[in-house]
Amino acid sequence: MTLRNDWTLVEIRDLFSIPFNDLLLQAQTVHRDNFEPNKVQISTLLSIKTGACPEDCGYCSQSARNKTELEKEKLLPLSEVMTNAKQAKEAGASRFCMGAAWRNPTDKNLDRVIDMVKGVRELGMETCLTLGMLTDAQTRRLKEAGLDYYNHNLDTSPDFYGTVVTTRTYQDRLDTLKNVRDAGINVCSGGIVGMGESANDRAALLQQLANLESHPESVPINLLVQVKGTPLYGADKLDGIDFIKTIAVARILMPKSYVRLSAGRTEMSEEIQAMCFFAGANSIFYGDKLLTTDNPEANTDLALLNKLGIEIETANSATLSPTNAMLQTATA
Ligand code: SAM
Ligand code: DTB
Ligand code: SF4
Repeated sequence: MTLRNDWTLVEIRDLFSIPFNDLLLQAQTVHRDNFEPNKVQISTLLSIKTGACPEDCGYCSQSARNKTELEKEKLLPLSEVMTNAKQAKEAGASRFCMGAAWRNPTDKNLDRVIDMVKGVRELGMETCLTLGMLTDAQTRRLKEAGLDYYNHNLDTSPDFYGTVVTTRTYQDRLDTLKNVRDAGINVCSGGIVGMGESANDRAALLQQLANLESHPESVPINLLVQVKGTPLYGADKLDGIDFIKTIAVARILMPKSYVRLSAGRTEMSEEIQAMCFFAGANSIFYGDKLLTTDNPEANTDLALLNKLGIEIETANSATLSPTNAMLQTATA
């Protein structure tokens, strides 16, 4: 299968328009051609620096401009990060993602984060960071430290972007992604749907991701978690079928990427999540918290994966059955 990065918006809109059953069959076929169909990768998130962010992202609980009920926290000490990473490993997560509410890290803060990356790697887990914008020199330092993935989302379409964020440009985001890619770090990049964007905007976001020089290794599709006090609180909810279709189209456009069913799962029924897995999602965030908002309880997720006969992919590409993961969590 050849990977394309020349998708036109019309082609992508056409995929969204085909009958649902045909779209899902196509997505599931692409999925089976490239991945084991009954396996998901799981990552656990930790907010290592919380709130007081200078950026004005309209969806975010952590922007200093949004009046949310959030407890701010300075950069966590290494010991606290390690305690959390060990717990995540015992619960069955193969990747540990650390997020900071920064526009960009200072070099001094990066020194401390690098110690965290090294510590988590020593546990045998994959590492992922999301710290905001990065310079070329910073990505090279992170690569040397052994960082596996960097998450930086495009968030939405270029047209809709300016109504959600004004303090950094779409080009700033593309520049950071290029620095991450050039340093040889795996790219994790996706977006948020359910922010009041149009169907055209969802197609245009996927077009941007699919037409990057190389597809991101991981593509998180977040459903907006509506946080009280943010400008996007009260936005029109996205129809569940449109959400599933977004996952299916992402799978078709980026056949070899992990498509992550990301934020917003607490609002989704088991049936919608099951349809997302059928549409080609093969990764989730695992553990009862995302960065600052709720995620389903680990045991609720394990029970769902068990019902669906889906196994968990571990760091060395072995598998863990949800029942064994449940036993591990119970004894941890
Ligand atoms: N400050 C860094 C940045 O923005 O690049 C890293 C952390 S930021 C919280 C990571 C990503 O989480 C954002 O780019 C956004 O796509 C997603 N996100 C934040 N708040 C969200 C929400 N309420 N619902 C869904 N996704 C959200
Ligand atoms: C991503 O695309 N989703 C995650 C991760 N990358 C860092 C973050 C979701 C954040 C949801 C809102 C919160 O918990 O603050
Ligand atoms: Fe800051 Fe990231 Fe939230 Fe934007 S998404 S306000 S940059 S923490």
